[in-house]
Amino acid sequence: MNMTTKEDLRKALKLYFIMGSNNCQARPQEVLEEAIKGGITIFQFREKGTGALKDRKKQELAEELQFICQKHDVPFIVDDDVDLALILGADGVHIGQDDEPVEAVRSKIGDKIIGVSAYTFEEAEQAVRGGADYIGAGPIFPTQSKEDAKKAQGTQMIKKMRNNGIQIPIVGIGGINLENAAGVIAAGADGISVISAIASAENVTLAAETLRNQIRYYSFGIARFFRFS
Ligand code: TZP
Ligand code: MG
Repeated sequence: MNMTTKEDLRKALKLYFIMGSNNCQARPQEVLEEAIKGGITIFQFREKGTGALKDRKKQELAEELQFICQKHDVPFIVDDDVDLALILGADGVHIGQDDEPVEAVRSKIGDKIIGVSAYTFEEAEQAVRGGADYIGAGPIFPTQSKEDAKKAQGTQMIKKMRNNGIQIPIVGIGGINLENAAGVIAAGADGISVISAIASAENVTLAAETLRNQIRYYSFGIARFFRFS
């Protein structure tokens, strides 16, 4: 993966696909290949919830998915498990509010990517102060994919973060699909992160491709709007 500047990361966060073995019907390896064909720009391995693999089995799947990402130059991020990210030499980790503080994670993984989930502006601000590289803001819309998800707050949570000065990349998360993705970008997000909109799609490649086009179209429109108004 070639991620030399902060702008490279911002671009890589446009279509963020998250998946673990219990998020898909087909083999996760196949689903990831299909999603990459459709144009996902970054991937997170999130092995959580009912029936999630553990220990050796979890690591083996992670290794296979990382290999696929490397083959296609797609950054590979590990959810929660900093030790696994270190063992694999992953491109980064994504942590939540209940995990170790960002500073502690930073001291372990050096200059790799750290993403932090935030529900409020205050949480986002604290993550920025701790040295986070990007914020995952959500849930934006109701989600079936996270067992302990908080109440969805809509796209206004992204606007609030931006209006209060959060400048690092933000990706929206939670219930994002083709119908509502544009609103997430319009609210100030750099990209969207999805599980089910891609992992549960009948045609994974087409789902990823359509989302990617949607984001490209709206990001372009917004860039023009700010340049000319
Ligand atoms: N964090 C907040 S919502 C969520 C996570 C991991 C799940 C997103 O999944 P989906 O299927 O895109 O709603
Ligand atoms: Mg977590």
